[in-house]
Amino acid sequence: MTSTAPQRMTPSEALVETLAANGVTEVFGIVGSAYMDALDIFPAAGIRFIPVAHEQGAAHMADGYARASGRHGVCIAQNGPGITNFVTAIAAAYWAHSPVVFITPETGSATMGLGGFQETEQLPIFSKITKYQGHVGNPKRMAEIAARCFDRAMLEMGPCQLNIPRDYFYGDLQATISAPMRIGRGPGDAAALDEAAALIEAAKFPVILAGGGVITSGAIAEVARLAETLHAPVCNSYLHNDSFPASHPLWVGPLGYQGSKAAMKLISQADVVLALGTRLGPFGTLPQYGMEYWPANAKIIQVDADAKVLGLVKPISIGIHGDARATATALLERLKGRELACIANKAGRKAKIEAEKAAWESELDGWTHERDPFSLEVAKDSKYMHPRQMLRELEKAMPRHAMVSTDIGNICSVSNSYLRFEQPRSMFAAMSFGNCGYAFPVACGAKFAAPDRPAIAYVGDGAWGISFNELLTCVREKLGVTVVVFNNGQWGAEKKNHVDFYSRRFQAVDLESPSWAGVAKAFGCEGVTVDRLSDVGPALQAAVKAQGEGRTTVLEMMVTRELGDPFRRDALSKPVRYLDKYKAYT
Ligand SMILES: Cc1ncc(C[n+]2csc(CCOP(=O)(O)OP(=O)(O)O)c2C)c(N)n1
Ligand SMILES: [Mg+2]
Repeated sequence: MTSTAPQRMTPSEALVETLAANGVTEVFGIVGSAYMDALDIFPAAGIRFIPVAHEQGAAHMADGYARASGRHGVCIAQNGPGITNFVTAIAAAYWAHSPVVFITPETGSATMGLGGFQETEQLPIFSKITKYQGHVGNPKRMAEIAARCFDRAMLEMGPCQLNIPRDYFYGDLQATISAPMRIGRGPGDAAALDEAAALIEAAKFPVILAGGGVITSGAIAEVARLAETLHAPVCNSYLHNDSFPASHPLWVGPLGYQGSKAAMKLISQADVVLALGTRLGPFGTLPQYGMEYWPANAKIIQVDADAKVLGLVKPISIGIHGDARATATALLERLKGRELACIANKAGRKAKIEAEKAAWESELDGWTHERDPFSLEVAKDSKYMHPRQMLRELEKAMPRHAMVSTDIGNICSVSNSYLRFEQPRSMFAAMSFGNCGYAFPVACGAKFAAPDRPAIAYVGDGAWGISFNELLTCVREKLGVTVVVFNNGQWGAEKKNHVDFYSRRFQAVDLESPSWAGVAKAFGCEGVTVDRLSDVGPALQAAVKAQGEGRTTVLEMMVTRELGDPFRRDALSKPVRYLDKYKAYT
């Protein structure tokens, strides 16, 4: 597409034409007077407005849509409260590196500052959770600033805000609609690539760490070729289990919380790590299972499209500012024909990889329940399923091309060991922002983007209370997704801290809920209570089938109250009390 010649139009027309020029076909939101003049012409531009139950849901859906499709996710809302409802979801999209454009009509320019209706300054609120904030300070600049938001969202992979005083939708202007600008990043500095190739050439135990950048740059085939050239194991970075196909013999699983012990044991032996498209975030490399696995003495080659994250969290030997795919290709070129040190011990490493993978699988098979005293106690007389066994059954029944979103909670975290994928854009975890209530609306957005793929959300019963309102959207839009609600009757992840640090002084962690299957039915969805392991797989398969008929199912998994390892052991310490009245609280 080329930019258009200047034409007479209104700012609303300039905005909608810019959306269309960027290939936008869906916009999520709740209707509002502030932007009705633009909304009115959405249908004529081929844009479907998808009404949701809560603006947080709209922004999460835009995030899920973007993560599933690789295109922009777009949302819009009423000035003031509609916009502040976006905040949590935009923060989550920021840490998920999701190219979301959120359009924020603001109170009218003629009255701003007078304390009128639905007035708040909308730029400061989002200043730390956006890659770019475009403010239309003059209606004649609508097309220019809207286009910049779309360009920057892709350039910097993150949310961009388009803030528009509501009176600036009206007017008369000459506008050019710009062609989308997509800037290639290339493989990075040639000297750095030379150095990296030399390190890899001499490596005896190279390990590849595939991050989110491998997914967004479409680099899986190149990573596979690199891995095969080196016979190197490939770890997924934390919560990016879809960055390398699980069926590949060199796949060893995810690092990080509740990740794969095989991955951790193998990377701990590395002398060179090629970290592709990952910021090496602080939570992705924390010790797990009592194991300090990050190879402190290895040479780390870190490749990322964002130069600012190179060497930020972990010391590195070489930083390459590049696109994961282009860099992988450039490294393959450089390694061609070289005598690689790691070929000499290829057979030994292959055997190690196979042994570690087999050991981890058999450990998982035998790890039917948690074995700490609290878990043993609460599970003893329970007639419900052990979470780990239930997760293993879900894994076995999971359709091959499924997209799975995961929430924040103890069981969702444990699920990390049981989520394996064959293709990218399949796993949408609540990333570093870690908000409960993420998974379900994100799965809805992913399903809107990829209607032919099964969309499944894993959600704890506490987090479900935050997010189930979007069942309304599923019914109204005939959207078929599957929600797996883990009903353990508690805010489990936080209760675990009471167990480990607060002598079981439980407070506000036990949940009383209605039948979530019953609630689903009241919404007009399918609702199924599952309390037997043998029913888990068939229930999932039936729910996935119902997706094809536009029906959403809530599978309420009745599980024991046992709890897996905590997330933040690093961030808590035993209570200290000096005042007499609190002395008992230690
Ligand atoms: C919006 C938000 N509120 C609170 C928290 C703190 N928090 C983290 S995990 C958790 C418990 C989750 O409980 P549930 O969804 O039932 O899952 P479970 O841990 O029981 O598996 C809470 C409250 C959070 N991460 N996000
Ligand atoms: Mg729970």
